[in-house]
Amino acid sequence: MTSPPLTVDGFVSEFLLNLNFDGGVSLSESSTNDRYLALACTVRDYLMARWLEDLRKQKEDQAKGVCYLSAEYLLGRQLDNNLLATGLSEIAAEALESCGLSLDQLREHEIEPGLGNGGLGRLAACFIDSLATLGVPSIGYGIRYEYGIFRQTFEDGQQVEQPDAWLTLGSPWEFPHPERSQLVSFGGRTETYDDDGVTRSRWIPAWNVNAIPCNYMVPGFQNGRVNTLRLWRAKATDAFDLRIFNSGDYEEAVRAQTFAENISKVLYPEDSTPQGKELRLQQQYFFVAASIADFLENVLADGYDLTRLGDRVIFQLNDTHPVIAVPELMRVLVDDRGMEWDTAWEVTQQCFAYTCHTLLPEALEVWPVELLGRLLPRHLEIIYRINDEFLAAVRERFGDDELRIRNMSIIAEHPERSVRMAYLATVAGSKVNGVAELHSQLLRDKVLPDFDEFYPGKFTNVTNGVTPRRFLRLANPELSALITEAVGSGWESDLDRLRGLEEHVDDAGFRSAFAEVKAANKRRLNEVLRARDGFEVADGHLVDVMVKRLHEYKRQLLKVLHVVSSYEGVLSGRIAVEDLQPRTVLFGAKAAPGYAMAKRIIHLINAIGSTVNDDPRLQGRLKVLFPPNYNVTLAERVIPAADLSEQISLAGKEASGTGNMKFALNGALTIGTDDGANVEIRELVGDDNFFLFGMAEPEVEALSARGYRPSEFYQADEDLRRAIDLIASGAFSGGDRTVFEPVVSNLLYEDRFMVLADFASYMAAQERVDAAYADEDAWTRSAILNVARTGFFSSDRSITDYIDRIWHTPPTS
Ligand code: GFP
Repeated sequence: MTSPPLTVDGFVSEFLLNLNFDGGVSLSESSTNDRYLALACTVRDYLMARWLEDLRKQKEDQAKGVCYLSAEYLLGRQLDNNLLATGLSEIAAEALESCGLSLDQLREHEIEPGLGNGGLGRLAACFIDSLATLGVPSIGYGIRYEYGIFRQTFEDGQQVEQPDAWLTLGSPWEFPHPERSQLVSFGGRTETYDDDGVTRSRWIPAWNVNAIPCNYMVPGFQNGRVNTLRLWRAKATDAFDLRIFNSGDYEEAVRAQTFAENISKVLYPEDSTPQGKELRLQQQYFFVAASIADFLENVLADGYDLTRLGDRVIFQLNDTHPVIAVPELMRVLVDDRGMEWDTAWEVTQQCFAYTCHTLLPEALEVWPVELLGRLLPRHLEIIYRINDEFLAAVRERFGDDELRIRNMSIIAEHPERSVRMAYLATVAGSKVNGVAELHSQLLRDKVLPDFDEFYPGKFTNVTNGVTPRRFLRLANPELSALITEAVGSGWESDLDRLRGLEEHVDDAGFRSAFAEVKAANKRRLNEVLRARDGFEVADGHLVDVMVKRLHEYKRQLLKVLHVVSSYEGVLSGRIAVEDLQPRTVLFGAKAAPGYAMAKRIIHLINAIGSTVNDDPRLQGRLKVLFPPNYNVTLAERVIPAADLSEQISLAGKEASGTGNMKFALNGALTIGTDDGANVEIRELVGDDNFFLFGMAEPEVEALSARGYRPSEFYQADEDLRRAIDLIASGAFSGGDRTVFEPVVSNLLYEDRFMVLADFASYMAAQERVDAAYADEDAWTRSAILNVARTGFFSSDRSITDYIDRIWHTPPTS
C-alpha cells in the first residue's frame, strides 16, 4: 500500500476523492462538515500505510510493549496534531486554498473528544503521543464514551451541565471493528469442579455485553511511526426483543439493550447513587477485560508461552480505575488457561505496574465487597486469596503485628467491608510510582509506608511531563518560530535543547521579539474570547490565569480572596486605584456534577466577576473572566497568553500538576506553593524566576498537628477579615447574605485546605508579582528563562524514565 503523493496536487486529489466518494457531495454543494470530514480522511490516508505496517510489525517482532490502561484520554482536537505529525500542515493549507477553502475555518469545526476530566486524562494523551514519538511499541486502551466530559454552561453564574455530544457530526478518526468484539461477562456465581482429580473454580456469569474496539491512529512526531489507541464501546449481545416490540411495549423491548449500552454511555457517571457506583465498576471491568483478552488473542503470537508473558508486555495501571485488571489476568491464566496459581501470580506481578496520581485519601478508590462480589464474584474470590497470601507473607516478616496487618490488608473492614484498589495494585505491581518527586516521597512516607518497608525497591518516581508538540508547537506557533530561529529545528522531540535560549537572554532584540510574541498571543486570546464569550482582555493588563479542575485542594478560593481583597482595598480607599496593577484574572474550571462546594465556588467567582467588572470605581483595572467550558482547545489559546500561572494548592495535596509545566514552557511565571512538580519547576527555573509562597508540607503537617483554627487567622489579619466580610455581606449576591454563607462558614470553621493560613503569604507574593511586572524587560527575561529551563518537562522525558525505571521496553524501529 502506498501513501498519496506529498504534494499540493496529491493532497487536492485525495481530498476531492474523499469528498466525492466517501462524502457523496460535490465541492460546490458540500457543507463545512463535509469538508472537515473529507480533510480528516485525507490526513488519515497519509498515515494509513505506516499504521498498517506498524500493526503488522508489532505482531511479527513480538518485542516487549506497553499496554497503557486508562479510563480517561483527554485527547483534544486531532486534525492539527495529525497534520503536524505528518508534516502536512503547509501542503494542506495550500491545497485547501486552491479549492477556495480555508484550513483555519475547517480546524475550528472539529469538536474535541473530551474523554477525560482533567490532568490525569490529559497526561494519558501526552503519554501515548510520546510513546509514538519515541517509537515504543504500545497500545493505549480505554473506553469510547458516547458522551465525554459535560459541556459547561452558566445560568445566573451557576454551572449547568450539558451532554457533550462529540460524535454527532461524525467521527472520522475512529475505526470501529465490530467483527473483533470481545464478550465481557458480569454477575452470576462461581463453582468448583473436578478437573482430572484437581479441584478448580470457574465463573458462571449471568449476563454479558460485547465490547467493540474502536481504533485511533496515534502518530509520532514526524518519525513515520503510528501507534494505536483502542477504545471500547459497549454493545448489547441480544438485539432487542422483537416479540415484545410487536406487542407494543417498545420500552421493554429495548431495556436489555439500553442497560448494556449504558456502560460506555458517559464518562464517569455521577456516582453518588448506588446505581452510579455500580455503573462505574462495570465500566472499569468492561474495558480492562476486553483489553486483556484483546492483547492475548490478537496481539500476542499464537501459541505464545504465557509463563513468559512478562517478557512481552507491561500493563501500566493509570491510577486505580483499571486495577480490576489484576484479578482478571489471574482469572484468565488460572481458570481459562489452566495455569497453576503460583505461576500465574508470578506472571501477573511481572506484567503490572501502577501509577498513583493523588494523595487525598478519599481519592484512593475502594469497592464495597458486596458490590464487587455481586458483579464479579470470581474476582472477589481471587482478591481474597491474593490478600490471604500477602498477609501471610507480612506475618512471616513482621510477626503477628495485628495493627500493621489491618493497615496493610487489601480488604478494609470499616466503614464497610471493601477492597482497597490502591493496595491491590501495590501488591500486584512490579513497580509503583508517584508523579513528581515530592509526591512519590509522600506516597512512600505517608500513604503507603508499610508497603514501602515491605517491598524495598518497589516504589519509584516518574515526574509527569507534557507533549511539546501540542502545547508549544501547535498552541504557540509564534514562540515556536522564535525558538527555532534561536536554537535550530528539531527541539520539538528533543526539548532539552530549549536550554540554548539562555544564550539569547541578554540580547535586547531577542527579548523584545519574545515580548512581542506574548503580546500577539494576548491579542489572539482576546479574539477567541470575544467571539466565544463576548469577553475583552484589556491592553496592558497582566494576564493572571488559574485553569484546572475545580477542587477545594487546588484552592481557587485563595485566588478569589486575592481578587476580593484588591477590590475591597479600592472600595475602602486602602489602595489608590491608580496604584492597582492592571490585571485580568482568568479562571477556567469544571466542577464534578455532584460536588456541591465546588459548584458554589464557581457561582462565587462568576458573581465576583459581574460585580467587579462593572464597577466604575475600578476604572477597568481589575477584570475577572470565567469563560465556560474550559477544555483542551481553550487551554491551547489561554496558556500561551498568560503572564502569571497560578499553582496554589496546599502543599502536599497536588500530586504533580501538568498545567504548571505548560505555562512555564510558554513563558508564564509561576506563583506557587512548594507542591507537586512546582518544586521541580522552581529548582530548575531558579528562585528569582518563580514566586514562592505559603507553608511547605512539613509546616502544613505541624499546623494540623497543633490544631488548625482558621478563625484565628481571620481575626488576626485585617485584610483577610475585610475580604471575607465583603463576601459575607452579600456584596456579590445582591445583598443576599445566604447565597455564599456555606462558602464563608466553611472557610471560617473548617478550611480543610488551609486557605486562610496561606493568605498573608500569598498576598505578599502577589505584591512581589506587581513589582516585578512593573519592570517589563526584567519580567521578559524571567519568562525566557522559564522556557529555557523547563525542557525537562517534556513527556518524552517522562516516557524515557518509565522505560528505564519500570517498563524496560526499548524503542523499536
Ligand atoms: C491528577 C493529579 C495531578 C496530576 C495529574 C496527572 O490530575 O496532580 O498532575 O493527575 O498525574 F491531581 P487532576 O485530577 O488534578 O486532573
